[in-house]
Amino acid sequence: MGSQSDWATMRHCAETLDALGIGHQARIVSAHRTPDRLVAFAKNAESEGFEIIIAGAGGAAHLPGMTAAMTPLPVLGVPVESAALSGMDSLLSIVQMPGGVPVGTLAIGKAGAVNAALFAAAILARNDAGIAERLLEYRSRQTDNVAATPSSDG
Ligand code: RP5
Repeated sequence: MGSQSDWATMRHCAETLDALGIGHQARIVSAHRTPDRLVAFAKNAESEGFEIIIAGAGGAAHLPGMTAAMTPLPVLGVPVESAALSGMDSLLSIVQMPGGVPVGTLAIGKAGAVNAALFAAAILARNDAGIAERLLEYRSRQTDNVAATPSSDG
């Protein structure tokens, strides 16, 4: 993520990965404030054993796109909700990549953070039976938790 302030959103991604038993690291890498850290991370991520990068950032959110420019790994982008423009700036910054350098862009905020983890799990599940099973269980629990009728408790 681009800043400590993104953690309130991105922790939902980390928690979902934890729930699925998927190993991960959370790092702060700012495209603007720590550009050298970004280059070092993105260029070495594959050789360090990372398989997928989930990049959450807000505002002029260059982190996912710049990361994708420097690694062959799949990069998923989470637009963090910004104070000024409610995350529309983040979304458009991340989703409008030029042809040739893709970033798989999720929804703004918590939903995007959770879905980035689930999307990564779905990719990894193709070659990992344990993750595939846990992802199916997650989806099954989610289905079971939807009541057939509304409760007056809200
Ligand atoms: C972006 O700027 C970060 O991803 C964050 O969403 C936003 C604001 O950062 P802070 O000023 O809160 O550190 O680079």
